[in-house]
Amino acid sequence: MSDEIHVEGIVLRATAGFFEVDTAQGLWTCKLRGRLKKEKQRTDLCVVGDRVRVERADEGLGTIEEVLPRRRVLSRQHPAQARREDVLVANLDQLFVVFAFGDPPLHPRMLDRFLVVAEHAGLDAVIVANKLDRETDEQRALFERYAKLGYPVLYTCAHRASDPGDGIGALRDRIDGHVSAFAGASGVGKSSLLNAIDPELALKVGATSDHTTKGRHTTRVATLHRVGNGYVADTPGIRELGLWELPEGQLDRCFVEMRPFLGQCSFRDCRHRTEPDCAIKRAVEAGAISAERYESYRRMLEGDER
Ligand SMILES: Nc1nc2c(ncn2[C@@H]2O[C@H](COP(=O)(O)OP(=O)(O)OP(=O)(O)O)[C@@H](O)[C@H]2O)c(=O)[nH]1
Ligand SMILES: [Mg+2]
Ligand SMILES: [Zn+2]
Repeated sequence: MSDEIHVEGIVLRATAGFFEVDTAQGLWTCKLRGRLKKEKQRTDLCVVGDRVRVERADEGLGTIEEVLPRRRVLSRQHPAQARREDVLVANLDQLFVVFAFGDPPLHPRMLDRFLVVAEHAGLDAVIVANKLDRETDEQRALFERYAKLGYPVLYTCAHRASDPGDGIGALRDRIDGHVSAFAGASGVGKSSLLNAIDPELALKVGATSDHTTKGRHTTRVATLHRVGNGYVADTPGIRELGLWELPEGQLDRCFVEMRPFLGQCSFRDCRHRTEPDCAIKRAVEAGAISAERYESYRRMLEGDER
């Protein structure tokens, strides 16, 4: 073996200048080569999900020589700087949008926001309806509406894991071979679901009872977990996820059921609000697009956070 070993890997965790990298030779703790820090100023240097080229320094230790080009990113608006992007996870394929029966309350607006984020980022969205043990017909009907739009909906129960019908096996199958992220409000059971798939993860699970309506996040940093034959990011539930960069004119395309009607409005730049002869509004009136989903569209267009 030569004493200069280069290996490719994927960043599982980034904390205070140290990166945990999963390589073919095991888990390495790495630092960034100083040169890299100067090259990239604007966007985050190296984030969870990045594919990197590492040079081995010592047993289990290495230096990140190169961050390979990102295929895509899941980002949010930087908390302090208005025009800055805060990259959360790189190279994702899939976004699991997790909601729960019962508690915390199920907000269709929030569900629609997450779906728009996924569509805009080019991620496959999978809806997870967790806490199946608290199922109500009314909430089931809501999830079914999304299934009709073509989104896969997985019904799961993290508490009944190993029961047939708990949906955990189906979730695991979806995770295999992908890099996925979990989005969803605090308390819906994201960490519980990952623990149900792989108990060795032993993720911290919080109680929802003392959460405020905005939710406190038990999971604070984005971390990529090896789950089965895939990777899963356990990210905090974020309201403003990725939408800040979405130009007004691209919002309609992020609503899958609007796509067949696009290009049929009188005005080429129709925003489907008050414009005359609008194909989208006609489709809403005809019931081809639900009034609820149209309302979500309208609110997002106006930048309404709720
Ligand atoms: N009844 C029921 N409760 C569940 C289920 N899954 C999770 N919970 C409970 O919901 C609460 C929140 O679960 P977590 O896994 O911590 O939720 P989370 O989405 O990771 O929350 P954050 O990390 O704060 O974003 C805990 O009290 C879990 O025990 C389920 O299938 N049924
Ligand atoms: Mg969690
Ligand atoms: Zn229109």
